[in-house]
Order: sequence, then C-alpha cells, then structure tokens
Amino acid sequence: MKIGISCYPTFGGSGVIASELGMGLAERGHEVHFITYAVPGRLKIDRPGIHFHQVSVPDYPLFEYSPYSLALASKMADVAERVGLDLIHAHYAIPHAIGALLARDIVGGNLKVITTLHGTDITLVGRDPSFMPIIKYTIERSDALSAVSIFLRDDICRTFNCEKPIKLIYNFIDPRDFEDRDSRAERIRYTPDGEKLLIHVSNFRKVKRINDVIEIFLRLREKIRTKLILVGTGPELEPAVQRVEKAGAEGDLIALGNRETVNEIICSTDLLLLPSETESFGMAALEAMACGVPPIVTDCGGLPEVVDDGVTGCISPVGDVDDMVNKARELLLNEDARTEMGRRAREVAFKKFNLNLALDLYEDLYVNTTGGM
Ligand code: GMT
Repeated sequence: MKIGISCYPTFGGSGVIASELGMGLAERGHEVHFITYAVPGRLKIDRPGIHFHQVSVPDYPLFEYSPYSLALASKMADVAERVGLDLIHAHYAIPHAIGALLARDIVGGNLKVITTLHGTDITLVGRDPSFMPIIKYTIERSDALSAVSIFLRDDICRTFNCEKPIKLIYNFIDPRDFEDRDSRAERIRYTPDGEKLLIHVSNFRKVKRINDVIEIFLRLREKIRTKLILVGTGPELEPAVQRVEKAGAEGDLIALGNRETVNEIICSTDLLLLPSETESFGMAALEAMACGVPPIVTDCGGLPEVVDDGVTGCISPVGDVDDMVNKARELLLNEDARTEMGRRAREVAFKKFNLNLALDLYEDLYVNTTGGM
C-alpha cells in the first residue's frame, strides 16, 4: 500500500510510535510517506520504502499566526495526488487529522483518513472549548479511528458521544531496539561511586508532576546514595533543577536534555519514575519495562493497562509521594526483587507490546478501511 503518515516530529511518544510504525510497515513492503515539518527524531529516512515530505509555512507579513494546518493539508493533498496514496494515517486530531480530512476533500477519489488518538488531544486539548468542535468533527469524519489504550478509547466515547468503532491498538516497542546490551559502561559514567540510579523521561509539562519526581529523589537520597537522570526538556525542567539546587543535591542530578534514543540510558538505571497526573498510555514506562527496569507509575489513565502492580512495576495513587518513596526504597534495597520484576517487565513488553502485533492490527485496519491491499 502507499501510506502517508503525519505526526508531531518532536520527542513525544506519539512521534516515536508513528516513526517505528512507518519503518515497520516499510519493512513489510509498503511505501511510506512521512508528511510533517521536520524529520521525526526516531525516523531513519535512508531506509528502503521510507520517504519524507517537508511541510513549510511561508513567512508572509499578513499572517500574524502562520497557518501550519493549511500548509500541512496542502502538502498532504499534493503528495497524495503525486504518489497516489491509499490512505493518510494521522497521529493526533489537531493538526494532522483535520489536515488529512481537508486533503481528502481536495483530492477526492478513494483517499482514506485513519486517525490514531494519543491522549493529549482528548484528555487535555479536547476538553478546551476552543478545540472541542474540531476534534469532534475529526472523530466523526475520519474513515477509521484507533486509540492507544482502553482508558483513552472509553474517554473518547464519553467525551465526544462517539458511537463509531474505535480500534484498540496498544503502543509497542521493537524488541530489536532492546536486545541485551552491556550497560555497565554507561552506568559507571553516571554513577562512578556505585550510587543507585533513578530516571525520569518526559516533556516536562505540568501533567507529568515533576515536583513529585524531585520529592521522591530527595527523600530517597536521605537514606540511600541515589542519583537522578532527567531526559527531555519543557517548562517544568528549570524549576525542578532550581529545587534540587536549593536542596544542595545538584551534584546528584544529571539533566541530559532531549535524546533521540533513550534505551541505552534507561537500561543503565535501577528505576523509572512516572508519577503523572494523567497518561493515556505512558511510553516511557513501556520503554523502561523493555529495558528490564521497573517503572514506578501512578494509578491514572492507561498506565494500569501497561504496568501490572507488584509484578512488572509499581502503581501508586496520583500524588502519593510517601507510597512511591516506600515502593522505590524497597526495590532499591532488594536487588533480587528488582531484577526479577525487571525480568518479568521485559517479558511482558516483548510479548504483549510487540511491534509485530501492532503492525498486524494496523494493517488489518488499513485493509478494512480501504477495501484491500
Ligand atoms: O505526554 C506527552 O505530553 C506527549 C504525548 C505525545 O505526543 O507523545 O504523549 C501522549 O501520547 C503518547 C503516545 O501514545 C502516550 O504514551 C502518552 O501517555 C500521551 N500523553 C498523555 O496522555 C499525557
């Protein structure tokens, strides 16, 4: 099939999923065309079957706000016509699905629009009255929909009174990216004195509750020699660093900024902290599981579908720092329990959240929507 994919090319999980999906589809013989403003961090555009079409918005003095969505729709229509796309798979309602719907109208014919909803578009942006109608429209008009967790699927139905079928396709990892590697050198780089190592990976928005990450780290550090790695950037990063400095713990904080691949870093750590307010899936938790590193997460959104409490990680109520500190401390002090939990987490990540499973489900969705390969 000739498949267009549009996603945010930034460091979020949705861009990772769209990129891995596109590369997996190309390996299965499809022709995949990425349409967005920059090459997504994880995408290898030199792979056979992968094409990249850059969207650029002219800097015209009349535009106080550059109309990216319109430039995107125009590019999508152009690519769809030129290469004869069968479908556009849009990741996120705004601007990708709405752009794809407009492109479908422009091109006519049999171009189909498949929309995957990732969460922030529904749980946060979707409830903003200024976007509600447009998200509802994309949900109603897309030819097919998928959601990354049961939680999100049900939330979409409730919020938008949606009666259309929404296919559940969990996010996934490519096991080849998590093959056994010796992470000792990486670990020694961060903890030359044998400290315990925590990690948090996110875009440092309020919803991630970075304060809780810092609180857990500072409290653990009182009793156990512990360091914290922060991967990513965002508005909550600087206040977090300042708080650590105020506590005199800056020597034990390693802020790495954005990284294209995080596997090697996560693999060198002991625990991942993801104490979010809400999380439709929680890719960072899944990546930690695939590394054999237990995630400590909160009981919100789709996280309980990813993490099995006490088996493949730990789940605490949102904001219950005491509980997270206790669970983390127990695991840090008990190497065997932590290793066993990590082993089970890795097994589940490889089996239940496997790239090939997701590829089968997405291919089915494409075939059912377009009427054949
Ligand atoms: O969490 C973010 O702010 C980034 C956003 C994204 O675009 O990747 O994450 C959302 O989609 C991910 C991929 O499906 C999910 O793993 C995240 O849970 C989801 N974020 C939220 O629901 C807050």
